[in-house]
Amino acid sequence: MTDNTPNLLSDQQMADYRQKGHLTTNRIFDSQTIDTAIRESEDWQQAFLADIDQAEETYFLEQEVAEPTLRKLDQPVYERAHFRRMASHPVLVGCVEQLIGIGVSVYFSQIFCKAPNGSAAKPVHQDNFYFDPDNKDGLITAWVALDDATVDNGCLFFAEGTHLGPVYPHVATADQPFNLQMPPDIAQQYPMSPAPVDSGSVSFHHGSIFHQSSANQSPNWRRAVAFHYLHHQARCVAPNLTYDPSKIVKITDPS
Ligand SMILES: O=C(O)CCC(=O)C(=O)O
Repeated sequence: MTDNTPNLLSDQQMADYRQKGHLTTNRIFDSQTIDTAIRESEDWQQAFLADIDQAEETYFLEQEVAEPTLRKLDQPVYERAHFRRMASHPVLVGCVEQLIGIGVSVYFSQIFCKAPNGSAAKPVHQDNFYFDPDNKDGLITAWVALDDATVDNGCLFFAEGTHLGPVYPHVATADQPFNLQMPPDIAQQYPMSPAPVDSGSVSFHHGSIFHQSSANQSPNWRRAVAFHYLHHQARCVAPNLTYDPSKIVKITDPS
């Protein structure tokens, strides 16, 4: 995208994002792209599970379902060409650049795999606490639904408007030190609204918005891939988990 590229998001969509802190678009990815993404993530999960070591189990394994399944896979954009192509999709990137400015990288990416029948909720958190960008408006997550995400199977919920406030220190339980979360006394002050997303469509969210996902109570998978884009002028100063800077993937140049 350049300064002369026509806008993809309407003035109303831009105003909604500024006011609420998140925005769901219509379908951006066709079903072939989504099917390939699901197949690739399934193959990757199988290979990963076959070779998982004990140190990785606590971080990667879903604790709430009987079958050993992975709750997530890290760095699909760095590791797999198909996800790199998805993160470079011109419409997706055009929307990202309209929202945070031209010239972006994927700072981190992850595939969330919520297995059927009980896989865990993700507690309330702010992505900006995890990544700590020096410009709080310079980080946006594009969350691409691989399956339809519904209230029953564990869609995202947002506390609209919280992106305009501070980033709070998060806490974690001893058994899940990686699951950083908002202290409950703060989280409970803000009502959460569900944001169902159809497969192939995208939820964009500001790095500071409070959000969570519910447990998967359905008999079906709820998979999604999240691309965490960083504007080229922003730096993640002191992230609260470890992210390998050599795995940042530049998507577009500033122009
Ligand atoms: O997909 C999920 O369950 C959580 C996603 C999330 O928190 C994020 O993309 O920032």
